[in-house]
Amino acid sequence: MRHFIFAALLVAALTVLGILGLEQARLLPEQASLQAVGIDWLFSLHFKVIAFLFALIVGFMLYSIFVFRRREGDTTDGDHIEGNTSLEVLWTVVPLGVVLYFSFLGAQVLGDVERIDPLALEVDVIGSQWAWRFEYPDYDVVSTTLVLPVDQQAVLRLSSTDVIHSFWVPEFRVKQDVLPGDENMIRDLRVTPTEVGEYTVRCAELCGTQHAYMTAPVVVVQEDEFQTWLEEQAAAIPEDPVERGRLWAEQNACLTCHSIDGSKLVGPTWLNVYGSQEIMEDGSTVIVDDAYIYESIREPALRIVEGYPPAMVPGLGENLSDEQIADIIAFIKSLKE
Ligand code: HEC
Ligand SMILES: [Cu+2]
Repeated sequence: MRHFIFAALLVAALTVLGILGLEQARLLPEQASLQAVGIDWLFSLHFKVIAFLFALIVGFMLYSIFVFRRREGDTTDGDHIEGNTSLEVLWTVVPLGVVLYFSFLGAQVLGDVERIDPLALEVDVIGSQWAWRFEYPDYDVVSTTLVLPVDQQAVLRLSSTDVIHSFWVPEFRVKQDVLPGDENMIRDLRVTPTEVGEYTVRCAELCGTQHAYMTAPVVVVQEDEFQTWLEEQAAAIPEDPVERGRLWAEQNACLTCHSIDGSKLVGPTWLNVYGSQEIMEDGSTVIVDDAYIYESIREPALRIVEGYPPAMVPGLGENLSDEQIADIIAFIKSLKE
């Protein structure tokens, strides 16, 4: 009994140390959404259980190693123990109860996290190799920065033009895979930002060579600033076709694969490409003109430039109107030195 009390004290001390250690370690970043509150609460509860289990196992083990070690000259065998039914029942039933209780708590928090606000701000989030685009269908605004008003639920409708990506802003805690395909593959993610500030959305699903750079800024602002931003965006479409083309190229992730400074990325650079002669995979040659660029966007699989993978996915151009493609052509034309 004396041993038991000492070991129990050791376990209690280790538990407290473990909990303090885990809390001090600040494993989670800033908490910046309503959904994060329940998730963090569940997390800290898990920390406590984890600290206790660790202490229970390691505490008893350390106590036994030091207190019951073999004395010098002692060559006798240890006691032969057949088993202990009440102990076995206890260590089966108690963990089972704990796990069931945690699944109940988990379901409750999940219910909170997915709670629907009918007035939620709708944003279509489109992931492409390797950039994000954010469309605000109620306001006709398209942006490469996700701007959200504080203390208002946003419903993010996630879709992909190519492979599976994953939308993740660590400060919001919630994360959701972004799937290619038709409307049935669109996934909703609800976030209610609670802290004005700047964050980063990162892709959390390995999606190709530039996966690590697939980030976009997230800005949470006051409601009135959000309205001002929307108005500015609507007015921000440039008059000049070249500048418009640059904007469409940025918004549609073209510039993650096509450089405008001559460097070779995943695709051919756009610098000096207009009017140049290129060799295709099948050995034929092509003069890069309006029709060829148009075709490269609408039917990317038709002709592949030699030395490059047939990487451009058909979905990328589907979002572009003929007018927008004309602007992109004007932009490519302007890239001469
Ligand atoms: C994931 C990478 C990737 C993205 C994103 C991408 N492209 Fe491409 N693109 C390529 C590759 C690789 C090639 C060369 C292979 C081929 O001809 O299909 C190419 C070829 C082209 C060509 C022909 C270039 C030449 O030198 O002959 C054009 C024009 C083009 N892309 C336009 C676009 C436009 C417009 C966008 C944005 C809507 C875009 N691309 C987005 C990878 C990409
Ligand atoms: Cu990705």
